[in-house]
Formats: sequence, C-alpha cells, structure tokens
Amino acid sequence: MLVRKTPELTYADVTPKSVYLNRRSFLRTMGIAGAAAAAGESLWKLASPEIVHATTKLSGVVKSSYNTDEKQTPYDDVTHYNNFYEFGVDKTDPAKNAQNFKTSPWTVSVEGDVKTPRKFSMDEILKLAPLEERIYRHRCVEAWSIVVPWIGFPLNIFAKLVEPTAKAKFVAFESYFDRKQMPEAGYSGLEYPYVEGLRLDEALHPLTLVSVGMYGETLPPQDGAPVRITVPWKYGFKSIKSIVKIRFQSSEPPTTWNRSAPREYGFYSNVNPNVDHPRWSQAKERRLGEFLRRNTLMFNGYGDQVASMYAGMDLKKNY
Ligand SMILES: Nc1nc2c(c(=O)[nH]1)N[C@H]1C(S)=C(S)[C@@H](COP(=O)(O)O)O[C@H]1N2
Ligand SMILES: [Mo]
Repeated sequence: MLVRKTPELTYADVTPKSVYLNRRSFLRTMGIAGAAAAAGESLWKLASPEIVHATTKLSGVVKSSYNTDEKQTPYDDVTHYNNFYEFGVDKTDPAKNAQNFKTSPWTVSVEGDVKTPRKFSMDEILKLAPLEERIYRHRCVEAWSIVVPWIGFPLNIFAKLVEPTAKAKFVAFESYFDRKQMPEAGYSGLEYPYVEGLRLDEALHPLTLVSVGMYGETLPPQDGAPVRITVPWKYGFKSIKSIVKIRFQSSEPPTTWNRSAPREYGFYSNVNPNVDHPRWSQAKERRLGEFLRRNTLMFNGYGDQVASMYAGMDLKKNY
C-alpha cells in the first residue's frame, strides 16, 4: 500500500519546474514546428499537453462576502501541483494525465433520504444559483497551502431543491471513476471511487461550496472538473473532486483516506495546528510559491464561522 510521504518540501518541490522541463523535451521529440504548422495550431499550445483540455470563461459571477484578501496563488501552481490520485500519485501527474478526461456529458445524482431525488446535468447545475467567486485558503494535510478564487454556489442550494427528510444526518459524496480513463489509479493503493462525507450541518454550512470553476473559468480536469466540493476549514482531502453523487443519509459515510489509514485520517479532519499527524506536525504550512513557512490557523482561519458546530466535542479525539 502506498502511504503519503512525510512532507519535507523544499522550494523546488513547490515550484512545478518539471512541467516546464517536460514541455521542452516534448518540443524536441515531436519536431513540433512542422506538426504545428500542419495542424494550424500555435506552437506553444501543441507543445503544452497540459493545456489541451480547454477551460471556458464563466460569466455573471458575483462577488462574495466570504473572501480572504490574502494574495492568490498563481494559476500555474494551482494547476501543476495537485493531489488527484486517480490520475497518479506525484504532484505533477494530474496536470499531465487528466487532460483527456471526458467531462461531458456529466450528471450529478442527488439522492438518499430526500423528498425528491434528482439527477442534474452540468448545464442545469450551472444555472441553479448565482455563481459566486469565493477566495478561500486551502490547506492540504501534507502541510502545503494555496489561496484559490473558486467559482460556485453553496451546497445547501441542492438541499433546498431535493428536501432532505428528518432521517438525513450526514451527506456522502462520490467521485467519478473509470479505470480506462484513470489507468494510474491502480498505483495509489486507494480504493475507488473516491468517497467523502460531511455531517449534515457541515454540508449545509454556507462556506461549503459546490465549485464549478476557478480564476474566472471552468475547472481544469486536474482540479476536479467539471464539479467538485470545497470545504475550506478542513484538510484538502475532504474537498472531493469530479463528483457524480451526493447522498443524504442517516449513517456516517465511509471516507477514502480514513479507510486507507484510520489512525492517520479521521472523519472530521478539521484543520488543527494542535493535533499532529502521527508522522508529522501540523503546526506550520508552506504556501505554494513561498519559501518561509507560516503558522497554520485553527479551522484554517475560519473559526469565527465554524467553531460553534464543534462546541463540546473533543477535537483531539474527533480528528
Ligand atoms: N477524487 C479525488 N478528490 C480529491 C483527491 C483525490 O485524490 N481524488 N485529493 C484530495 C486532496 S489530498 C487535496 S489536497 C485536494 C487537492 O485539490 P487541488 O489539486 O485542486 O488543489 O483534492 C482532494 N480531492
Ligand atoms: Mo491533501
């Protein structure tokens, strides 16, 4: 079984240099100038396999009141330093291996203990609610962090449409999985499809976002196209990518990393600088593109909004 490596990030690790090196060797081996001319494509586009999957601008995006004013992480870092184990375990793998991921047609089934279960097409999802820009901090359990301008709407919009019954106490999420499109998945040692879950109150919290875009455009495949969940006060692995199912249910759903290593990853996984990972400290983090580490904040800095949901809970036990 593959386990996460101890995060010993150097500056080189947070600079996706390998991407540029790959681009250059691709150029050399392809004799690209001729190919580009023949295809009527720009040289740069043909030489950059990682931007084959086109993103499109999202219009009518409104500003949100939940934004951090911290400096946004450059797009190139957010799209070339990813965890998306279905497409490989190295941080630079998803940018390379997810480009031909087929994200259309796409439907998300919202089901379970609800009055009116419904399947939503991507076109429907894009029109469900005003799309907001949410500039969130994102803290990976591996002690790196990013600031991303997501585009989306609160997950509670889905709940209003399907009306969970009194039985619903949790929400389970499931990612798309297709071994043919994700041949690298086998190397990760994880069970697929990737699954995650939230308690009902966490899922309905206004900060919990259904993300359909970032940096003004639709999501690139390596960041979870065409639709993912973003939960900013929890470790990054709770923010499940490329979802096809949202299920309201009475029992606590299994989650991928908890299944794989229950001693290391709990169900709640709230960002908590005071609870070490069994193999490393969570007190500090490295913002991609920065050299000096910063202190990790309780609930990733969203304590004012979310701490009351955990009142009376022992967060050392419920990690
Ligand atoms: N389906 C799926 N979702 C996933 C993952 C994954 O491997 N598969 N990795 C998680 C982890 S560990 C992190 S840190 C974030 C990374 O999101 P980003 O690449 O958009 O920054 O996605 C999360 N969602
Ligand atoms: Mo992560």
